[in-house]
Amino acid sequence: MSTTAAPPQPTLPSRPAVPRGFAALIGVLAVGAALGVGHLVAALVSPASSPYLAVGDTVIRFSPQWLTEFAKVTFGTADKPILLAGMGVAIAILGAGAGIGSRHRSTPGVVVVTVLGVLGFLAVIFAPAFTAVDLVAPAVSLAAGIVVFRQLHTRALGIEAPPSGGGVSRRRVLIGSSASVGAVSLGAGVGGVLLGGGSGRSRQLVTDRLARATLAERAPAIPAGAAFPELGTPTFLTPNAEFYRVDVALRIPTQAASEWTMRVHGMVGDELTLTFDDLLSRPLLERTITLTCVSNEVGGRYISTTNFVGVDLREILLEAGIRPGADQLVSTSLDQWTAGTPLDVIMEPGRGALLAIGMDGEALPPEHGFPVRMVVPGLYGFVSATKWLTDLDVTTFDARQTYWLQRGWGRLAPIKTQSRIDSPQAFATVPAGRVPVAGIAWSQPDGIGKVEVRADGGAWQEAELATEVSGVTWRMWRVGLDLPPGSHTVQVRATDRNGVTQPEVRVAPIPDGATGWQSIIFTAS
Ligand SMILES: Nc1nc2c(c(=O)[nH]1)N[C@H]1C(S)=C(S)[C@@H](COP(=O)(O)O)O[C@H]1N2
Ligand SMILES: [Mo]
Repeated sequence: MSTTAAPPQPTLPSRPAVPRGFAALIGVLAVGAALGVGHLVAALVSPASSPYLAVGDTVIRFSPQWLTEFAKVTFGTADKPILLAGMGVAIAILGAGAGIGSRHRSTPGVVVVTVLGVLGFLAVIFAPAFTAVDLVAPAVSLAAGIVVFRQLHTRALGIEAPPSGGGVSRRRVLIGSSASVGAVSLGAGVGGVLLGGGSGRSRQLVTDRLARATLAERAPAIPAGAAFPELGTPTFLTPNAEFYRVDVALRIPTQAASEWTMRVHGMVGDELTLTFDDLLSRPLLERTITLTCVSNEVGGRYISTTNFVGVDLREILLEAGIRPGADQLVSTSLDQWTAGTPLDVIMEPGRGALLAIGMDGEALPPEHGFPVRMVVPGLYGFVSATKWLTDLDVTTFDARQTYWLQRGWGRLAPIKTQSRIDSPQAFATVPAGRVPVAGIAWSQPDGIGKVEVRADGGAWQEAELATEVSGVTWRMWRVGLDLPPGSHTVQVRATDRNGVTQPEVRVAPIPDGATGWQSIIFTAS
């Protein structure tokens, strides 16, 4: 016998594998469960410890300056939601990849989920003001991710070529459990977000107390001629909901007013510790102040005006007693952001620096610094307007570098004289003839002397100024320009009360504020 029949090839029992779509879904659900559950547990235990937000905060803290600037300029106030959404998408993609990499064995997926979980842990541990309870949320988050991944993986392994032919019903079970996991994770995440804004009751109490309080000083009523909203300028006072917001906080620090204390220390004669009731027992002052951000571009929107209510910051520092040599007040927020303010500006008798507790007739809104913030008229917010204030250190510029200084921004940051055209809007079409042009100008603390406007490089025409409220607030202006049909370029420039005109040369906001004349193009027809 020279030939033998080839022995039948043994058919290898095919290794069970999770179908590709399910594999990806399982990965996404596992990371989703980790994020949602982690966020909810954090809201219940210690809001600072949400792994998702802690990672986002870390990204912000370590972003290079050009990137944060790009984000602010490109996305404005939407920069934080966009960062969070971007992180969500990236994590979902990682989850899907981890799932697909685990079609046979769950190990690769478990490894990816664990690595993500460890990142969450590290972000929480190295966040400012870390305490041991902060470990609970990332721990539960990591456990949720692993358990969900392994459970769903085991179920999904069984659905292809099942020995008993029960594929369809197993598939149903898997879809059912996936849907429940998805719903629970989403619910947990949303619950965490809702619970996160936890200062509601305390704010209401403060608003009530402010309503009953007798103010030692009331801001003068705003005269009718102080703004031209009918021509397109903002209203003189900005409603809280429209007040611009700039900060680096992904999660708004929450603290009840009753828990608030602030230490005034450093180069002082007598250290002070103040409670919220201490503030309420001092003379309460109401002041109309225009706040603006150093990042405001020429023509930008980061400027608003409100009636702040608070106590005199200068008086508090006088009580503490500033020792010779001190030149900087470092203010720290609950989330460990810092600002450095020149002490000589705060101590100018007429300057009006406040520890503010109220704004626009109510307690400070959470996003504007509840329960207490600093406001110093005439200085950009990044060197003066610390929200969620918790500590004042009297020191020197040589001894301490604050948040934005460490990132290349300026040290002394007086607000620069600026002007903005609100109407017509750029690229609008308006009727030819006498075209009303209106806008705002500001030059704190001395105020605006004149505003001039010109069309198409022609002669400057002086605008009519609105009734002045004070030197530390914006000033509206209006003028009528005679314009024939066609495209026109209109420019504006302001001159301060001392006769100094804002420079024409354009400089970028960094390090200490933009300069340049705004110029807009529109069509008359
Ligand atoms: N805690 C904290 N306070 C902060 C900031 C911040 O990032 N964190 N940003 C400052 C900046 S740059 C500005 S312009 C003002 C803006 O205040 P607003 O958001 O109430 O308008 O807040 C200041 N206070
Ligand atoms: Mo700012």
